[in-house]
Amino acid sequence: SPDWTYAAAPETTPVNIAKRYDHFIGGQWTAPKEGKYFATSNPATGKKLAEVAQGSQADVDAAVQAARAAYNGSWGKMSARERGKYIYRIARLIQERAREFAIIETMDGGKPIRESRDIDIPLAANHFFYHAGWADKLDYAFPNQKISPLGVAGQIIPWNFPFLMAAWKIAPALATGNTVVLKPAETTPLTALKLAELIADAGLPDGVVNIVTGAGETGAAIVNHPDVDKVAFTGSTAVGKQIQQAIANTEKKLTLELGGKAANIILEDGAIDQAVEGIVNGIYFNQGHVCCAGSRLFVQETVVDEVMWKLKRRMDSLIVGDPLDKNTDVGAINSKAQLKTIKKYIQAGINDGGEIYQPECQLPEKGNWCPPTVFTNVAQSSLIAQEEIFGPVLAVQTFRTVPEVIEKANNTPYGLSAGVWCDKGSRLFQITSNLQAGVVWGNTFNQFDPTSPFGGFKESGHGREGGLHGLAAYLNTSL
Ligand code: TXE
Repeated sequence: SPDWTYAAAPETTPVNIAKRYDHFIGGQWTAPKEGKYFATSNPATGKKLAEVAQGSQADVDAAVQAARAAYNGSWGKMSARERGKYIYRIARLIQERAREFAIIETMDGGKPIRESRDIDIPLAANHFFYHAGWADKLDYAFPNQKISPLGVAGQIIPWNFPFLMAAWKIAPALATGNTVVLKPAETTPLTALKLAELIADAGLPDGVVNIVTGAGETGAAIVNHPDVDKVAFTGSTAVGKQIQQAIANTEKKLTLELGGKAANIILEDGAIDQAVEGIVNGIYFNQGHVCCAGSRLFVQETVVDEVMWKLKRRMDSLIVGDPLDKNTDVGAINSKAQLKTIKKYIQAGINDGGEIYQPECQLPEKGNWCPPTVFTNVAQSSLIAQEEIFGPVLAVQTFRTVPEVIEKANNTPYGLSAGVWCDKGSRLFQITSNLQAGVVWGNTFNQFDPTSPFGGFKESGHGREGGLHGLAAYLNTSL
């Protein structure tokens, strides 16, 4: 829920986006050594927003060197209490500039302003507040452990929650005394670059946080850099596996937060109206560009007609369109490439015999759009029941018994999240404890909190972000 409210619609706030952004290295805006830039554009309009530096090996070298110098220098020598003060300062500055960040996040990524304003930016601020509090408590809380940081953390993040993922990566690294080289995704670099501005305003010593922009090659240069001690990656399972192989023969520590294909399970005694809200939030939040999206819906046979009727009526009421309009529920698809992927899956769903429903919506002419989509009659073997789509596409299956749904829900290589809707507590716990998923929500969905460790089983990755487990991922000890 939002931590504060706005007196006026945020879309009226003027924002400052420069025409061109360099890398942020050693506290300085640094032109790319090879002089190359690429464009980032607004997926709702196709309009170019800015040019951003394309990171080469030489740029990554400079960033890692700056991070190492800060680690060996003032940051490494600073007391944990001092460190905590800087992290608080970042959190406060995010709150002060929340509107601007929300608008830029929405313009660069396509998500509805309602979400970036009420969810992404406040959660990012909370993440810094939470970790600021830990900085000087770790030694006290774990007096018998040697609490020491890892060194330089290389962090690579995706485009679905650009600012929040930057916060998830940077805050625990700083709280534990590491320094950072972070690369945002190529379609959504702007809020990470604005965060660099804010970090400079917060007065952090030069080189503690370095932001290098670019695509996969820039990410690979960070992963392979010999002076990086830890790699933290959120993205596709395919790239996660490549990274795992790339560092297999090194001493680097690794956390991977990868894809998902979450089951959202509704039992006949579940509160159907609430569950329908949870289904909608589970799959249409952020256009379904969510690793923990509830993309597989399992409904007990006895209530499937009621659930589907209510779900379709609720889908009819969703407003798809201009992400900067504060009434919009479903915004733009992040990139042309992602839209193509989603369309490919929708076609596969039809080919596999699924029954498709899409409410009629007036989609804008320009930009990347996909209406909320649901498939019924989905076979377990269908691609749309098996693979992560990362779009607003829900695959519905039915079940009769609890053992059957547990078996079906677990029948996926992924294991990130799941949801269960059920009135009876004992049954709820019986099901949740049998689901192979790192996060399971009971009678709710897509709830996030910095105190809760988040991460997956199986091909959804390993390591946790948030809570104590998230801190341990940046320390030379397990807490
Ligand atoms: O991901 P990539 P893409 C899933 C989702 C989506 C699919 C493809 O299913 O449809 O992945 O998305 C950087 N070494 N998720 O292609 O390529 C890249 O620049 C190091 C789920 O955008 O994994 C970006 O910063 N880094 C996911 C980041 O990795 C590399 C979120 C993610 O991009 C690299 C995103 C390399 N070799 C996509 N190649 C989730 N778990 O939330 C790319 N990158």
